[in-house]
Amino acid sequence: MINNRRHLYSSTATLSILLISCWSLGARSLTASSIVDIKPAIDQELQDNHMDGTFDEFIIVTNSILQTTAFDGSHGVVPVDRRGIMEFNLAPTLSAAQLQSASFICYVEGTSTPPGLTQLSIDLFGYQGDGQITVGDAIATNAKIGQLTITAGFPGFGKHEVPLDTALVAGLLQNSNYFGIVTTMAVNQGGIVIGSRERSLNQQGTAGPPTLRLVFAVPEPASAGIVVGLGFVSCVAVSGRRRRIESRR
Ligand SMILES: [Ca+2]
Ligand SMILES: [Ca+2]
Repeated sequence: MINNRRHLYSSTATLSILLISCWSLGARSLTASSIVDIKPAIDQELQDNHMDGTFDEFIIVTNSILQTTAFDGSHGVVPVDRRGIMEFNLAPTLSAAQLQSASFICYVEGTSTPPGLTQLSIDLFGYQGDGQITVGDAIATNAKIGQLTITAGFPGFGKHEVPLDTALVAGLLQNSNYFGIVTTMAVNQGGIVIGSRERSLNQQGTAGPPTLRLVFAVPEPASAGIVVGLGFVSCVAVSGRRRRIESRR
């Protein structure tokens, strides 16, 4: 009888360790992430000639750049506001509620820098797209989701990843088939050129198409849940047997 109790106590200790181990496994599974990278389904530059608030020119659809700039004419150039527009096709299985973070990856391949500036920035605004680019997309600037800031000139060239506002992005993902981004430049603060969807990724990491990166929480794998459940049930069963043994002592 004593030998039996020793055996049962030993079993209980072993299973308790198993239980802790299994819960740890479960905790790791709950925090696992899945990265979804999406290239634009369509993109284009839109230009407001004379900067009168009306975007009246679609720049060539098939060019390989998106330029963002704005000059009011005070520097001896014709007033112009040019913006980059991108719409990313969202898979129907993406769950906005499980979005952990979002970022915008792009490749800077050109800048325009007014005298005295050492940094250049463009603002990124998000909107719910429709798979088509219209003039209304250029003024979809209610939700600022991020900002690309680079060193002016050649040192700022190459790959950049801009963190996006997760809550705003999650809200825009809901009930939408396309996620839109429009880039804007403050007036007389220079210009930034990034590669568009037609730009191929090069091996030097200095050129490529824009990418919307979405990171989602992955549901706990079914197998981990079963293991946790079995561990818990086993411990309860052994504890019950231990209580029955002790009551007969
Ligand atoms: Ca205009
Ligand atoms: Ca659109």
